[in-house]
Amino acid sequence: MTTCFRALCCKGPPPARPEYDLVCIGLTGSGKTSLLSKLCSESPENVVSTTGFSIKAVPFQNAILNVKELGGADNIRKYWSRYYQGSQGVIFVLDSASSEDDLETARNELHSALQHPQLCTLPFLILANHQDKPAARSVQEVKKYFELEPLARGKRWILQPCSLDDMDALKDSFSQLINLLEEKDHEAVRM
Ligand SMILES: Nc1nc2c(ncn2[C@@H]2O[C@H](COP(=O)(O)OP(=O)(O)O)[C@@H](O)[C@H]2O)c(=O)[nH]1
Ligand SMILES: [Mg+2]
Repeated sequence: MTTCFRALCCKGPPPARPEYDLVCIGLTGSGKTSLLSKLCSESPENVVSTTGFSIKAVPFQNAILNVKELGGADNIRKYWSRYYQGSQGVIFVLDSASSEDDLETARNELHSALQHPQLCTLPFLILANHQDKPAARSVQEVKKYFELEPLARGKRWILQPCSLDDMDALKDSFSQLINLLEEKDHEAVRM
């Protein structure tokens, strides 16, 4: 009886989940806010265009990700790097069905981010979004177009095709990202 009572009432709070600070970048319209809102179970109807930046605490079973989304408009992208400090990982969202011009801009932005001193050693999650559209490039096409193999060699990165209505793929890629973040944590403790 006492054991039962203890089990029910004296368990104490569940262990705290680790928190990680991430930066989320990508051109306007790539789907950053929509994807993050869905992960937070917020209604996608309330999504408005991000001017400046917004921060969301995205809960997962084994971690909480504090994601800072930076607005992706032409006149804002040049300030992205001012907001990189303190990031432990990067989420880059791209519209796989966008025009050639936008795809090239996205590629240049991804290359700059991957090479930036404050980001270049961090785990990257690249989301090839809008896969539900007929014009979407496949993940192989995105990998080739963005020259990911040579660019990201030696780095920790995940390339995930996804769309707003494929939350399983999205959640799976975030689990992989959390694994990479945890690995990095353990390395830091060992050093
Ligand atoms: N068809 C489709 N539309 C999407 C997808 N992701 C986002 N959108 C739409 O694209 C528009 C821009 O999304 P938003 O989240 O504001 O992009 P952000 O500027 O990167 O934050 C919205 O109308 C979304 O509903 C997707 O995977 N497929
Ligand atoms: Mg946004």
